[in-house]
Amino acid sequence: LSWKHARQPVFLSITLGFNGMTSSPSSRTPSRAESLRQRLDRHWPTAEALLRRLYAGVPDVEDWLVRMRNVVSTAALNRPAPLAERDDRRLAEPDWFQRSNQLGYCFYVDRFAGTLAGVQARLGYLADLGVTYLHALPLLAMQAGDNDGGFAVADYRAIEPRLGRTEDLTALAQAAHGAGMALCLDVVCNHTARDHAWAQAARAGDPRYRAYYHVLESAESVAAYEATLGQVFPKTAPGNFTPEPALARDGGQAWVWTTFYPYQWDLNYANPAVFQEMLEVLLHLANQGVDVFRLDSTPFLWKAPGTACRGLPQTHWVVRAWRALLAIAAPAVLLKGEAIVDPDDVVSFFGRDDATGLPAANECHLAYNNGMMTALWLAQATGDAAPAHALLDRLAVRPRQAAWITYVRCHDDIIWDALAALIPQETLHRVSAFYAGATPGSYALGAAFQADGDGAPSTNGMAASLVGLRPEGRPGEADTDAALARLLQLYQVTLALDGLPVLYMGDEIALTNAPLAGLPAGEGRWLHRPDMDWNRAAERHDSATAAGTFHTALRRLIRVRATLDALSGIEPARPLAGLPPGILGFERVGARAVLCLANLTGQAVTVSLPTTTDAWRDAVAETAIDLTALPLGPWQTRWIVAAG
Ligand code: OTU
Repeated sequence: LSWKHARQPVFLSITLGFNGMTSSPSSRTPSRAESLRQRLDRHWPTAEALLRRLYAGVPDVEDWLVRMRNVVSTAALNRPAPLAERDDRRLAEPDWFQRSNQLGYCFYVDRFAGTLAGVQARLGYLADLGVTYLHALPLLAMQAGDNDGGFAVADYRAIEPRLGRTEDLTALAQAAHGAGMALCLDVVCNHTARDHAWAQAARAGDPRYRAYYHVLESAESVAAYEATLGQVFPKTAPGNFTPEPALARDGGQAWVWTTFYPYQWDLNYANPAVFQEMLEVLLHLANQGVDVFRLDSTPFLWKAPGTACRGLPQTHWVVRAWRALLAIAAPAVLLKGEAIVDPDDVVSFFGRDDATGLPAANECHLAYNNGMMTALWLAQATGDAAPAHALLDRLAVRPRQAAWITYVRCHDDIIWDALAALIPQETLHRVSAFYAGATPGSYALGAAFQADGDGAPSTNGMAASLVGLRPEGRPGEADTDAALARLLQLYQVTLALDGLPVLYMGDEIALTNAPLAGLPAGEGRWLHRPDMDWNRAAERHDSATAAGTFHTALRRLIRVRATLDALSGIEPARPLAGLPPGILGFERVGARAVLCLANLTGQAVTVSLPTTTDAWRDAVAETAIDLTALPLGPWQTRWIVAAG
């Protein structure tokens, strides 16, 4: 078996498969086959070595490896011509996602625009803002009823019917590509819905599908695992296992591993069939035009007794094997790791060199800079920039070909405990209470969410509410202006960090919390998953409104950012030394360096930086600046460049 054997059926599907396909297969294919051969030569040995390491003991592993090679080769030859050409263009500029003209936008399809076709109709709105990267939260067929916002997938091969059909996804991908945008989708790879056909078959007693999951058969083995596991949703989904009598054998008992909700069954990646299934899901979606996969809950993929089952070496090998195989079949497709863990551990999701153990870009191209996001919120609450400065130093170890996803808010809670290794528990608790509006003098309008054990409860709420904006607030009111300044600061700092910034839906119009009425009980994250307010968006050019003031200022920042080469994300942001405690400062090096200085406090300050050049300019306000005596108003941020 080799790629050659895939030829006949592959040609057929290339000819029939894709609207934009114009060239005849016979004229194109020789060069595509040749470039496939080159990619196999280059990436198959990596994939094979990782798969052998993962699945050495599995019977018939040799046959299975041949099948894997065939699976990716077939997908490569089936890749629609416009996507293969897109791969070639992307590979010619491999740092495209690190450029300062890139901006992401993250949304739930239904909340933003009802359906996939609705999203397509809003591409103009997004393009006007400067968006170049769409992250649509889960949109594959989901379990009916509770489904964790679609993170309980019932069928990876179908679109959720409420949102559209497969044709709508390919149409959206094509329209996005035409508008200069990339499309990112979640692949919920750690678990399936209890209603997924695999889980149904397992419950019906099919041993093949039972082996897709982790089934435990005694209370002792459950307790032994629990002893070293953490909990993600300790209040709404305590424990990591769910009794499932249908899985019991011979009159015994059975529990299924459910790290998240009881209806989210963790997949068993020690079973190569599971690895293969998810690989085929990735290949299938890649050939629909998806450019980036957000690998949901990446740290949890592999389990081993006596560990926390987060970020085990095998987890990294699984992701690295997917990357190598995608590099064969869909070479410009990117992987985005979702690991909300200690900042030092997040870096490991970019990859490591096996020989040296040093960071290397062989795993996820993108990973969430959760640490910096959390540290910025913490800094505004405490007026202390030190943790953010410390993080900038730690995070500078990022491999240069990989990039952070930088962000102010996302669809999840802000998890203070992710900073537990850096920040005292007492501070984390205080900040958590501050954002719940529960400390004296707090302006925040958020809510506390569940905590694991003695940890600090995490925080829910839209960014605009967390900075204290009331839904009816108008510019000119002192508290509204202060709230908008804080929100703009969070975005201005984030847009200057190294990485691909992703805006969360509604933040561009300073959208506040969802109405409390109708929120699902117990799941406070819906507080920050409101419907897009298109009436408010219609005010986005009206400076008499909070939405208009904020949108105008943010849009300007996005445009200025695109012109500043140093804000492209190759080199990390470096903290500036010698600043007062309430001032965050960092430098982005480049032919023309950019300094970012942010006053995290409500008091005006004058800072003085030693400088050899005397001509400096505020790149946004376009005014001259004296760096030796620079006034910064409350929550003011400046991007500073050398003049001339
Ligand atoms: C992710 O988040 C998603 O972003 C959530 O929306 C889902 O509910 C969840 O997975 C289950 O699919 O704990 O609080 O280290 O922190 O996977 C959010 C990664 C989460 C986890 C992360 C998870």
